[in-house]
Amino acid sequence: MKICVNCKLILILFVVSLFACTSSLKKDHFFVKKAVFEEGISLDTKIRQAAHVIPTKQQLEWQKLEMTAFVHFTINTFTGMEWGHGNESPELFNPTELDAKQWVKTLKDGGMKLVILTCKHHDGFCLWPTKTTTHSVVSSPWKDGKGDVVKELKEACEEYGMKFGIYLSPWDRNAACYGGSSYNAFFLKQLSELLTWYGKVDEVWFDGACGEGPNGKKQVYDWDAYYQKNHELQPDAVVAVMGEDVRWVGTESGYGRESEWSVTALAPGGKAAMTEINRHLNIQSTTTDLGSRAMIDKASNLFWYPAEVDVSIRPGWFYHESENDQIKSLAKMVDIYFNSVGRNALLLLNIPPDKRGLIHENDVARLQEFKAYIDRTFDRNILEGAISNSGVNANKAIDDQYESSWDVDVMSTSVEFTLTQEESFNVLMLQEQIALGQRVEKFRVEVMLDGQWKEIVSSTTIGYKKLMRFKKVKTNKVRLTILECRDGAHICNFGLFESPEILSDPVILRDKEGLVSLSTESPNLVITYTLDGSDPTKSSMIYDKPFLLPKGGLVKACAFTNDFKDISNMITEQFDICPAKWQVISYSDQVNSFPASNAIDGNVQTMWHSHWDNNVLSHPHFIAVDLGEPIEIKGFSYIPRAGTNKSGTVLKYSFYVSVDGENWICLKNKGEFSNMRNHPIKQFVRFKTSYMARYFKFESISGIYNEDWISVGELGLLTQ
Ligand code: FUL
Repeated sequence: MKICVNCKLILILFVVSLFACTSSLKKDHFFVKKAVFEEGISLDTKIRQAAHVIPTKQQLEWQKLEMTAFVHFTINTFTGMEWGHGNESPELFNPTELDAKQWVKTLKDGGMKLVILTCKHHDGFCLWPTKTTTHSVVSSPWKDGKGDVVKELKEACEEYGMKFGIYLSPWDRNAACYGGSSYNAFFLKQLSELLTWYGKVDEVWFDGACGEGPNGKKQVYDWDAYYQKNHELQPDAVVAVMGEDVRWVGTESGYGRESEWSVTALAPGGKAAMTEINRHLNIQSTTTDLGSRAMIDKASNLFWYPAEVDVSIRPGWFYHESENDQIKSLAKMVDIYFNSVGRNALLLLNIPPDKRGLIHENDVARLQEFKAYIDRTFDRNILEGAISNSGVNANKAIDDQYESSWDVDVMSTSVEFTLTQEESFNVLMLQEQIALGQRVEKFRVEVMLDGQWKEIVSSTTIGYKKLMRFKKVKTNKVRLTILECRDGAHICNFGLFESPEILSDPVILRDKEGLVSLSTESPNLVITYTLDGSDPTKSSMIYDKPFLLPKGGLVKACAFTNDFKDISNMITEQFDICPAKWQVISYSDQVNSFPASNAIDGNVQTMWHSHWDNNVLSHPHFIAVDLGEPIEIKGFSYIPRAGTNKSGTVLKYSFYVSVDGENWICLKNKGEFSNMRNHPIKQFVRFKTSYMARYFKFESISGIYNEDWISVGELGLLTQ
């Protein structure tokens, strides 16, 4: 498509500032990877310096990969575990059809540019014939002990032009020397083998997990030595997570922050000095704010430390046959893409091979579908080649010429693009020239509709890439405004696209106060719902904002594409009284991060958990709740903790009520939730008669795995 450009309004000042800025951009104004603030400098000076912290060449190249793959494969694949104990027999490792080429081809077709293999996970089993231990492929029946998974993968990577990375878990539950003085040398030897036997390595992934080894001891890792070995043997590789180049985003959910800074106050890696900086600032990878002005104000150092989003395509990191039907939906995968790659992070998507040693058909199909969707979405940039009214070119590459070229567009005001004809779009892409730092703090995009500028999106950071979705608009004029930035912004890419709609089922949630919200994994679908038990149709109530349902009721919802041609599954949720006035008055035990109050916060994602690693108390566990007023209780509901890990889930229980919170009447003595172990879903228990009471007490007698601890997603009452 040709784009006619309205060049009338060339902003002379803008161009002047462009040249003034580009010519003053000398390399010595920049801080590669780290800036140390002089004492006593003002916040303004700090912010100027923050704008000039830039990535190393390796970090920049890594960022441009956008999508990379994780391959979790080891003895766990055969035992069904996520964390092996370390005492599993190597005999168990016996893939029947292992084909690393099938992995790499599948991943490449899925858009992945690098693949990282769990060469050794926490159980200590080595996928290569290491000389450091016999707990490896050498002792397995696979290829009569002559196989080498690392080698096969590296060769496949070479054949398909795929970059290659290694995951080597410092935590080792098999090595007898773990927790002692010789473990670091043992680990370094393993690292050296992996970094010298297989040619070029592009990423090294050090997991932060540090648990007990076979003799019950924990290890103090020698991070200095690990990093040094890395620099010595593979200087071009980036070192991730517990490494100094790439930061763990802080969750395994697939989502980056809305404000995702690559310039962080968070100090990278595990060296003592870095740990001390983070301790002093009281921050870690999971902290929400790592790079705002307020954070920089407190900091004495800044680092280029970009985020990597690791997430599995399945519920677990390893293959489990039982999860063959739980592969993330297309809508979820696309949502993850927009919230990782589209939030200034790199996506590290785990696709675990099965017991055959192949990526399962269902994962292959989903990856293909995902890639096809991404390709279709970004197939045509409506702004391709467009020049703005101020002479700014909409699209330039992220600078490959790291050493020489600083030629970018500097924006300090609104930039307006006029198209030759009206176009429809629902996706925005923005990129900053991160070779010159990350600077944008706030921006807005507007379109001209009926002669008026109308905001379609606004947000905070951009960084390497920002992607945003919104309701489809049709216009011929678009305006980008950088509202706040650090020392001038360098935008190098501005794109608009039209993405196909993906239908996904509605999710019905209610908070503690009784406010019900409906959403879908893919945005901008039409959701209709009913409250009278009838099935929703396109003429039912259209959901536009949350509504109150404090006393409960039946909500039924469906999602439609905007043309109403396709309809999702119908989702139903039966609510009872909400816990707005409830308060925990006593409990048996709680871990501070999983308090008992989480059991009555209206949020199934949070849980109450008692201690499981130290100071463990055994059953019965209990929680007593004040309802704030007398309520006629007809029964109760129990929702196990969310997610695939169901540890602590209750099997047998007793339930009591009280009018004064002191004298308890037992309404159910030693009841059992049926089939809880195999099917841990929401349970309803109805009593024969109802009771007026102001307090209830739930008591656990045993758990589904015979563990001593308890976990509870949510407790509710049945009053209807
Ligand atoms: C975590 C590990 O404990 C998981 O098993 C998985 O490997 C994930 C990528 O990192 O820390």
